[in-house]
Amino acid sequence: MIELYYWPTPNGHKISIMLEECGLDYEVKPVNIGAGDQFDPEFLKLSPNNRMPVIVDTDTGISIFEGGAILIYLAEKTGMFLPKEQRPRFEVLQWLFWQTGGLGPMAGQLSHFVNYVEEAVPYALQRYANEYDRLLAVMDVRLRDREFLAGDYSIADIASFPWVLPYRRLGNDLDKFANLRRWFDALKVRPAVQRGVDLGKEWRRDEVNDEKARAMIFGQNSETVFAAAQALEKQIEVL
Ligand SMILES: N[C@@H](CCC(=O)N[C@@H](CS)C(=O)NCC(=O)O)C(=O)O
Repeated sequence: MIELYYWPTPNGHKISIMLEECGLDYEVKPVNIGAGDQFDPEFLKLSPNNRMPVIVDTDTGISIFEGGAILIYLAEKTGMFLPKEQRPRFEVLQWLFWQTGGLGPMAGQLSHFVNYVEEAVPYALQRYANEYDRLLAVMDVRLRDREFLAGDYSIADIASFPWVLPYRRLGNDLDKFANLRRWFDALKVRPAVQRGVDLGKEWRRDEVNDEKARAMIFGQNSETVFAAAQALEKQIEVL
């Protein structure tokens, strides 16, 4: 059984889609990031970066944070969506790392400047909108002569889809990306993708997006990390 520490965001969706695609049994442990659950000392033991998603595999006792590492783990556990042979395996891994190091962080920053800043910051908005647009074009060119990013449908596609999904909200229209559009349309009708994206969508109602929540999420720095580490140490001393 997989325990999934999760909130319905693009980074969470990577893993909910993968679990649905693999047909693995899983139990969801909601981490309401608007309410500050990511700072809970119990959660920090699993996720030192205080971010979800995280999984715990109760069959092996292994816990993993970082979406890319979780996807590789689940692919190896099930033998699905990541080839074993070296050449095709690295085709997939390079696109997976491209997503975790590029598309995800750039789209995440764009989302911040589109959805959360109080006063518009035109330079930052333009910078991340350009970068998101550029990365979508990289996918489009890659998909010119193939169905998926790397060989068969793989964890590279699963990781990338959730950050293409909010394209409209992020100010793009995919109009100039015919190949990407084809890929996107093919993935979005997969039943497992739909179930993964729908997982917990009703909880978004409970999400806190007031000034206090924004200060907590976007005011994080070294002090918040040290304070959380201290709270965890105290809890361990008490035990
Ligand atoms: N690189 C991480 C990113 C995870 C991440 O940024 N998660 C966000 C939600 S999308 C989070 O937990 N945010 C909590 C916070 O910022 O305090 C991954 O791919 O797993």
